Amino acid sequence: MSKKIVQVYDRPAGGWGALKSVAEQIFQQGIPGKGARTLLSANQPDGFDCPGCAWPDQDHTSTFEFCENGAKAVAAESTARRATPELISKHTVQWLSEQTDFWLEGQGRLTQPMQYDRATDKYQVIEWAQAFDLIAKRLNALASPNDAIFYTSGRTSNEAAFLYQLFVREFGTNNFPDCSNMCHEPSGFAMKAAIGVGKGTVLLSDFEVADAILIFGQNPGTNHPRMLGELRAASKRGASIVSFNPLRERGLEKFQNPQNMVEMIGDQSTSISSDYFQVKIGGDLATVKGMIKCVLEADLAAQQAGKARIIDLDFIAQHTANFDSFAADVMAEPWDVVLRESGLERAQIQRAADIYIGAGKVIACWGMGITQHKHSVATIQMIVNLLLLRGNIGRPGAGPCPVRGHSNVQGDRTMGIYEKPSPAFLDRLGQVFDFAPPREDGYDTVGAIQAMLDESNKVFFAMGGNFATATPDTDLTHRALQNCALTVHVATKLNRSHLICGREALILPCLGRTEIDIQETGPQAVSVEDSMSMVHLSSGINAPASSNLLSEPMIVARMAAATLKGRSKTDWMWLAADYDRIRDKIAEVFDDFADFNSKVKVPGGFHLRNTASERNWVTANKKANFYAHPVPTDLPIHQARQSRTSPVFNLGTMRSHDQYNTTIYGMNDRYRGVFGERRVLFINKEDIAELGMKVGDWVDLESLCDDKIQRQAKRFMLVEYNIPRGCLAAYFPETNNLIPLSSFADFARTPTSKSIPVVVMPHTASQNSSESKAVSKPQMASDAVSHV
Ligand SMILES: Nc1nc2c(c(=O)[nH]1)N[C@H]1C(S)=C(S)[C@@H](COP(=O)(O)OP(=O)(O)OC[C@H]3O[C@@H](n4cnc5c(=O)[nH]c(N)nc54)[C@H](O)[C@@H]3O)O[C@H]1N2
Ligand SMILES: Nc1nc2c(c(=O)[nH]1)N[C@H]1C(S)=C(S)[C@@H](COP(=O)(O)OP(=O)(O)OC[C@H]3O[C@@H](n4cnc5c(=O)[nH]c(N)nc54)[C@H](O)[C@@H]3O)O[C@H]1N2
Ligand SMILES: [Mo]
Repeated sequence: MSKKIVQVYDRPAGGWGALKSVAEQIFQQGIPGKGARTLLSANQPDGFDCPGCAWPDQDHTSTFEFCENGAKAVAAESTARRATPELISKHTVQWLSEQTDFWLEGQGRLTQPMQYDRATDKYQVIEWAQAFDLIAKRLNALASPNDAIFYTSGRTSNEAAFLYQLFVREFGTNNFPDCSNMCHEPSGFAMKAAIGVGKGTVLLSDFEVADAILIFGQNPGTNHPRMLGELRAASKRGASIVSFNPLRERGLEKFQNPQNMVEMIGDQSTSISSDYFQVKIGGDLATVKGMIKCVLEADLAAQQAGKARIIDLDFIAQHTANFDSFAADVMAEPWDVVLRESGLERAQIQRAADIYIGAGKVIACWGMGITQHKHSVATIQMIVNLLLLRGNIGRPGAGPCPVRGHSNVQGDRTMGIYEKPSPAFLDRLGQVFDFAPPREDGYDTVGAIQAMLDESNKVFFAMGGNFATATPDTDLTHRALQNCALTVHVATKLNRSHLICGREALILPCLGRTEIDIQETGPQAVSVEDSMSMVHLSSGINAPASSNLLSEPMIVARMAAATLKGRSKTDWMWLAADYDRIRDKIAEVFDDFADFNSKVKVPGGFHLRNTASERNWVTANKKANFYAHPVPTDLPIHQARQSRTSPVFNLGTMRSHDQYNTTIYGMNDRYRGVFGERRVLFINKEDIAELGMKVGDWVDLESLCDDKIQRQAKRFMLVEYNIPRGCLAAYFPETNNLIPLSSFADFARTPTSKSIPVVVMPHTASQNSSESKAVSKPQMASDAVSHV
């Protein structure tokens, strides 16, 4: 091997490395020339919305904002490569499923609808009309509409999502598992109860005036690179940026802005975090509760000294409920519990609290490091408590900012992709379309997998995404999908979900966001909502990858027309012929979308009303609520440690720099100094010694859960990393088989992908199911070096 797998990366995030990486990606996708033009049209007022992440754009009108990972996402969609029917039908599904996810993705764009033939174990071409007839037939043969399950991934546009939820509800079910269930579900749940809205309250302009920005459990250098632009500007004007993360993440430390010629040519960079606290995995609730203890102590001292109060008494009195009982609970929480569970020193928590107290306006951001735990809802409510103490919600420069993942995951929820719809929404939908919507709650992601396991012969339909790979308990989930009568995937690229077939299976190829979408009335635009509730249009500029692709709205319309023939009063084909008509219907159903068509055509789009940002609390008691939560000391990790004498680790699964969720663009994780290998395990130096192992050793992981099912993931290379003792990190989805289906967040049911109790064992070769479905094939590293 010529290149070392583990190398020290001491450069800032961004910089020339980012430009080089994009150039490589454009080359790999075979699109020089055309690639550049496509990239320049991302996030422009008359271009398409970047399918990368949900971070907003400056006005959606500013000059091109360079983003390495956005560029990779665009390049992946506009690839010159094609997964042709010849290629797919040449191989058995068995053979295809032995290839890595990287290989599957690398075959390029899907071009034709394909149907699985069980007799030959091969996919073969099917005409669109026949595909819709088959779906209609199988759906209508079900004993109950609730035997059908409709998954959504977060790239689906508002127009497609709206039609999709309408079709599914006219068909008769609320079975809408979606990627949100695995992502920011706890944010929505926690904030709805606390402040009456499940979305963030801040805008980009708030980042320009905040005095302090707290970042919990997020890796923006990789997952929201454009956020580094806001953080860089905030850092330059002297705002405090405080990161809470078990791992030292380069993007949270230093950034070289590829758009800034002075920084690039002079090889300068900007420091991002002013303070960096390496909490233990799952230690954020304890940390924030400790900070609140410090704030309350400082407030008491100020009161006794006759000085100005630290907490905002007026705000608390006028706008909130439960403060007294909450404060009493905080003061009763012992410091030793706070320190043990956070993994921080008392002085560090005091320092974080002092920054909070010293800042007039504070924004708190968070990502998957907060949401994917058993106690995620409680942690988020603790962050909201911290903000409420000093009135840091509903004024400029302050507020909660859950940073969403998929580019339209927030919009899909707004459009009604939700398994627990409100009665008011269903009433209105029923009135506008003249039908009786189903009232029973549907399945979320975990519930859907369980239901498919419990009962065979269901129909599973996926609007995008990669359900088989993104979900927990891989072996079990695969069995669940194989237990179905029919599995259908609307997709742009081949992925593993297409190879985990029900008795019958279909792949339906669709247009991507970068492509021109022409319907009967001419070219169409779709709309999306970003993480800060800005809604704007997106129109593709590339010729479609194949002339036989349908748009997602058209796929829904044709499926609905076929399935609901003679039953539906909705004119599906008329709606899909002109997306303005869909938008008019959206405006009829949602008050916030009044005049949708005219508002969305203004460059930059419009902002959806957020009641909490107006200090209008749409909660049961019309107040913002403080919630008391104990620092948890009886989580699965605590239980697992009690039952064992040998070391039990808490494993967090995360993204590398070269992946988009289950899509693997490349094998490097540049900022963490890992090259050419994904089967790595980040671990503290002292833990390696305690295990009696050394850097570069290959190990197997087994997760601990009291359900007696053995869950393993095999062959990971030990990489020494700056991470607290007892904590491990590895990439998703190689580790998904370790997450028990029964392990999810309280209330929100989000799989606990960031806290899995595991034991580490020397690697032994054996034919393990999750290894044989290798996402990335293992290789031996004889020349690994340590890396901190
Ligand atoms: N390029 C690219 N962009 C993406 C994606 C992608 O895969 N690739 N995915 C998109 C999606 S859907 C999402 S949801 C977002 C995800 O974006 P992020 O939220 O950044 O996701 P992760 O990489 O899973 O993990 C985030 C961080 O959590 C830290 N962490 C782990 N456990 C803990 C903990 O207990 N406490 C704290 N404080 N930190 C912890 C990890 O060290 C890591 O730095 O990005 C979106 N954007
Ligand atoms: N262990 C672990 N598991 C996790 C996570 C974790 O941190 N750790 N994160 C979770 C999170 S936050 C999320 S959001 C989920 C993601 O779960 P999903 O959203 O289901 O997965 P993706 O990998 O984003 O989906 C990729 C596929 O989408 C298809 N696709 C791409 N663009 C389009 C399009 O425009 N239209 C259609 N129809 N299809 C398209 C392509 O075929 C591609 O293969 O994974 C979750 N799983
Ligand atoms: Mo996500």
